[in-house]
Amino acid sequence: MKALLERYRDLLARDDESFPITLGEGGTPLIHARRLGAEMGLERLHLKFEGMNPTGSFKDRGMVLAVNRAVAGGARAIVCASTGNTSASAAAYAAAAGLPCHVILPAGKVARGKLAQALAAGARLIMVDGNFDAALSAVRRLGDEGVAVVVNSTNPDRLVGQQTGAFEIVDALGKAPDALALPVGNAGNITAYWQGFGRYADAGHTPDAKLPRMLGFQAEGAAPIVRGEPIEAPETVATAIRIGNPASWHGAVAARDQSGGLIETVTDDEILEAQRMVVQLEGVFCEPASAAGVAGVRRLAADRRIGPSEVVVCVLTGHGLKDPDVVQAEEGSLTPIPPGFAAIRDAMGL
Ligand code: AN7
Repeated sequence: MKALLERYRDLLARDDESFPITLGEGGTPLIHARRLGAEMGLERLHLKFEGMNPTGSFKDRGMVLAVNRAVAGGARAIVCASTGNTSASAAAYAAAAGLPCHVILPAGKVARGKLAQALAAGARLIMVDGNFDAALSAVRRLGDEGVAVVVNSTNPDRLVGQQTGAFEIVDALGKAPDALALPVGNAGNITAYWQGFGRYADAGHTPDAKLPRMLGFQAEGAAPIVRGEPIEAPETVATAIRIGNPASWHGAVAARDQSGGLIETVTDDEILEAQRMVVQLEGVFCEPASAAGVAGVRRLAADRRIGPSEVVVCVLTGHGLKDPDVVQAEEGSLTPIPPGFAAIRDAMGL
């Protein structure tokens, strides 16, 4: 398959711009969730599994464009603040580009797999005793002072690249879904998807030019947009979206209001239950933050705020392998037994 940026070049590229750096991002599966849908009373529920990207999250769609342009512009280094996935993606694309990469992370709040990815790819890690919002504000200043190119979603190339998620969904369904659900952290993705659906329709690529309702979900302890004010000390098990003052706040509100959608909260328990349901009913292992959108759709379907035959897509933003620590073993299931046939046969309980 053609590389993502080449595939949608007419909507993304400037003139004869070339994109030498690619890791095979995009082209992720749109999975018809039959069993999960049946459980929720939705016949046409789909999962866009962004965990299948090269570094295991949707961030690669925008990072590939941001890093290609950073290289073309003569950058000497890139930098980002991150709850984990942006840093994993930046580290990988910087490695492929031969650029130094600095990542500023909230100490103790980044999932183990993500930290390993950034370390393995040779990024310089700077751990701060503070949250993502503090790290991002320092990073913005580093960008303003020309120290390094910022590859957070404050970089417009990131959001342009992320629009490709919307393009692929329309291509796969032959139209836009009735509703698109996703987690909201720094609010770049909901902004990019909404812009992407709009641009694809404007360009004549969406047969009936219909646009979806945008359904965003924040974790209850990190829900600045829902509360209408920044949260000083955001907390949630879904560390990816542990963000109190989103950079794309206005974009998210515009997506919500222009689409006739909503942004609501889900609890940590609802998030973890949705994560379990997705993997145990569909075999798709996403990280906790990704399940926030599913948890939200589950509630809306139960409340009949989504109809049973509506086409609904939940964007599963990141892979479950990034955050293995949230998966709890059942009592006793990891306790060894003798290796003989009889004991094993007995333990199966069949
Ligand atoms: C799995 O990596 O902000 O609302 O620094 O990793 O576009 O921020 C990650 C965010 C959802 C929220 N799901 O998306 C970072 C970072 C996953 C994520 C979000 C993130 P935005």
